[in-house]
Amino acid sequence: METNFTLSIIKPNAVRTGKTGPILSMINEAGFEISAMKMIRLTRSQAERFYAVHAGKPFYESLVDFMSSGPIVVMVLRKENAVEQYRLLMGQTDPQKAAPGTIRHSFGVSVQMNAVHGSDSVENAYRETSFFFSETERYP
Ligand code: IDP
Ligand code: MG
Repeated sequence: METNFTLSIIKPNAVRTGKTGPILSMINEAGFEISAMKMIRLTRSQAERFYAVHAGKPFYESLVDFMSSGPIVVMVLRKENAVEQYRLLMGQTDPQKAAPGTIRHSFGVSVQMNAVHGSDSVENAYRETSFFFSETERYP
């Protein structure tokens, strides 16, 4: 199954260090349409819920602290086969393993501070876009 949308997040470290513009440029140049976007700051409890699938893993508490540490930019991106296409543009979770030309290779500074999030499945694209955007915000 595939879908034409996915959820993207520019993580706090990348926003804080001025990488929002360069990351948006890479997204545009790769042919994604930004169909919804906002800057917000997650509470700790919201970050816990967003990453609930990772609860109990060794990096979970630190990830939740990090993701609630400052503003993030959340977006709905549209493109054919968006989930898979955006995972390719992001690159691997560890920026040191991400291929040149990917967002994480360009702007990730550690496994945790890897600049961006992208939905990993069609099911999660639905769940994650609904978490951040109301129906009227998602379909401008
Ligand atoms: P993904 O973002 O590439 O889908 P996941 O395994 O879903 O990777 O992990 C979610 C996020 O948790 C990662 O993007 C990264 O920020 C963080 N993370 C994952 N594994 C580790 C780790 O081993 N150490 C520190 N942070 C991690
Ligand atoms: Mg993931």
